Amino acid sequence: MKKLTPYLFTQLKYPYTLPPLPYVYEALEPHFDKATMVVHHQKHHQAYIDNLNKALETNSQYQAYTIEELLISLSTLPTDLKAVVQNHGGGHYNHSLFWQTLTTKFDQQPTTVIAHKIDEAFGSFEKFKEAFDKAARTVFGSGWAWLCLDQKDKFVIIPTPNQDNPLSQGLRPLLGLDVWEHAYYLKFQNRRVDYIDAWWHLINWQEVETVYIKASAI
Ligand code: MN3
Repeated sequence: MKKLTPYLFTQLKYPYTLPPLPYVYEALEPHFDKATMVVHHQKHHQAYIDNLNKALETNSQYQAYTIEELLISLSTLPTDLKAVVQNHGGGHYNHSLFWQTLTTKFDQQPTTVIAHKIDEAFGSFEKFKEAFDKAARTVFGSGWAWLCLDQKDKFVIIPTPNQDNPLSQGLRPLLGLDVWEHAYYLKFQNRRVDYIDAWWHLINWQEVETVYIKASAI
């Protein structure tokens, strides 16, 4: 397996801080509600950051690693730190990418570059959407659905449990959907499918292309 090198959050290092959202909390209404956005960003995301920082306080030799380096090297970390990086380091990275790939300009279409890669891998946008929806719907309990770049630079869809990040399995995440109940319960209660439908209106395909260009350059 090709060892990945950092390409995205190269500026994120200990001590980690909560990145501000690129829009106001109510900007994604009516698809994502303000109350969920506030608690999701200020409480959930912040908690992952706090727990990651706490573990790195006592593992100072890893403080110089970026969040990507920690996740890429997950299997080589000391056991106690490994569990924290997997859950809370993953939580920090995953949410950072999640916020960044949402837009207040609703109902964007994939850019030409991304549409081409989607067609190459899945046949059509409709088939891609169907496969992604299925991955997101069928995560059991808490987790994520991802569009990633695989080792052969092809697009793939994978689910991950909890806050596991695709970097730790040699895949480069381009777009992720948080399907933890904390992401949707206030507005949608148990209706994960309705939340997934809402998310499709919010995807920032221009940003996905930016991430893809960085990911494909390593
Ligand atoms: Mn979340």
